[in-house]
Amino acid sequence: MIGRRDLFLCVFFCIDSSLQSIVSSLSHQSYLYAMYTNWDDTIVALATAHGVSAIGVIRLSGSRAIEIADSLFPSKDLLSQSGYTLHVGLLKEGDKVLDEVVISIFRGPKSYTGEDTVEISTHGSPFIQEQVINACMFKGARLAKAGEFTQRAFLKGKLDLTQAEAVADLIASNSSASHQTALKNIRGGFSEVLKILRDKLITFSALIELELDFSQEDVEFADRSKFYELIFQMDKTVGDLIQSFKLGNVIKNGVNVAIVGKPNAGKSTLLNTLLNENRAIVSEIAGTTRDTIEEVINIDGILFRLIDTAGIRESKDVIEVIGVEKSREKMKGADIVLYMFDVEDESRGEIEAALAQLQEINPSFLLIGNKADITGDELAAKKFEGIEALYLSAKTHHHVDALKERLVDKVVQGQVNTESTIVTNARHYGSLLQVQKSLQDIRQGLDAQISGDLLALDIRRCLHYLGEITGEITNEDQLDYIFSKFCIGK
Ligand SMILES: Nc1nc2c(ncn2[C@@H]2O[C@H](COP(=O)(O)OP(=O)(O)OP(=O)(O)O)[C@@H](O)[C@H]2O)c(=O)[nH]1
Ligand SMILES: [Mg+2]
Repeated sequence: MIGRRDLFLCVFFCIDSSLQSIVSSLSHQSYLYAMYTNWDDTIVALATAHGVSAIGVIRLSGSRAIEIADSLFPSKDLLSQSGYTLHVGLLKEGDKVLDEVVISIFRGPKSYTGEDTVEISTHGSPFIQEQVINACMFKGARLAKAGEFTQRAFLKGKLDLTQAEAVADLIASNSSASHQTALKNIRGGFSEVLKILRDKLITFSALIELELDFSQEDVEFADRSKFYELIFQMDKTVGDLIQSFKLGNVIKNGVNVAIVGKPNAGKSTLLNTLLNENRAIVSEIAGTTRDTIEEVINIDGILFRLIDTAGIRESKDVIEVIGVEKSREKMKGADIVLYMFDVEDESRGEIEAALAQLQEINPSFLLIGNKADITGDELAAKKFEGIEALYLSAKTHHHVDALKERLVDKVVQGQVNTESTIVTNARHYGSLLQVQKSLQDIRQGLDAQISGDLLALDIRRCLHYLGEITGEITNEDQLDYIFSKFCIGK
């Protein structure tokens, strides 16, 4: 038997060592850095886009970056210059002048990669840039792989993995919403939340593992009711993040909007009106559109991929039949279906039948009563009383702004503000689903009062998947894959 005081002291020391062993077993970023980077390995790449431009920036990173730049820049001793300084002069390879350049020096660790970094701003000729890169390589630099600068920043601990991935998203962002989300993630918005929860779970994990050391004493260091609370809180947060993925995906990749309806309803006219150009052929002949037409528009910072489809009807024309089949497919796969009908031509019965079908095929739809310029809004609304539709005129643009608002509302439903945390990455989504599953297992284990060693296993699994998101847990293949999706020079 051990006394209470001894037990207390033991616990005090053991908590600390348990915590350390858990943290070190879960984190191997520095080990990866050592394995990945050879300290003498200096990388070079063009950081700006290929092609003719006003200027181009060539980036060097690694322990020899400044030395290599210095060997090509005879007018000044760059080795003795401090970080965050700019130097103008001729870049020369032997006697041959390559270009007149501006050199920026960043000394590690206060640089993007955490290593010594030099950026050479040259004139924007692909020929000059190639020559400068070759000269750097001749002096000992190696061509960087895609994403290698950011990979180094990650391995040096300047960014966590979600932040690094957000860099790629930021470069690829093409709407203000995706731009805002990527920027927020670079600042650590999404991983911050998870890190706090992960830390709390690590503490519990340490306490539970400690109980195993004192299994003969029948003591409980981890307060089970507080643990329940934490698991509940984590489950809620993870659930919200999983939910946000659909929205995040939409922000990143755009919302697919299929415009469907019977021939002549005015679908192509609506597409043209929304695009503000005559993209699709419009005619009074039913069956004008045979194939689907896709165009992208940006409304309030959200990308919508509009898909104009062939009017749906029975037809003997082989090509039209294929077109109609395609329309049905697009209707199924769309994020939003705009079902258009002609308020003058179509009857209430027809629309009710269409509604019933829509509910089955894709319940995310908006009914659009078109050609309200002929009947007037009121008459149209009266004819289809009880059916929720938006009446507009694709031709005269009447109420088209209201449609745009409805589209944005449907996506956002009041929840996209850039302050909320949104998951946009399929890899994070996959890991979050695993976290959710392991949280369920932990909860079931607690309910069933399973032994501490089994509980500890579930907790470790949960910590593993959480760490996978922020990059505390990664394997080399995974890292290579993630960074290979970057462009070279980033
Ligand atoms: N008065 C009026 N006519 C419209 C309106 N929208 C479309 N039209 C006319 O309706 C006819 C059919 O328009 P389209 O846009 O080609 O119709 P669609 O639904 O694409 O037809 P299909 O491609 O055959 O399926 C054309 O003559 C248009 O000018 C509208 O809001 N008001
Ligand atoms: Mg058409």
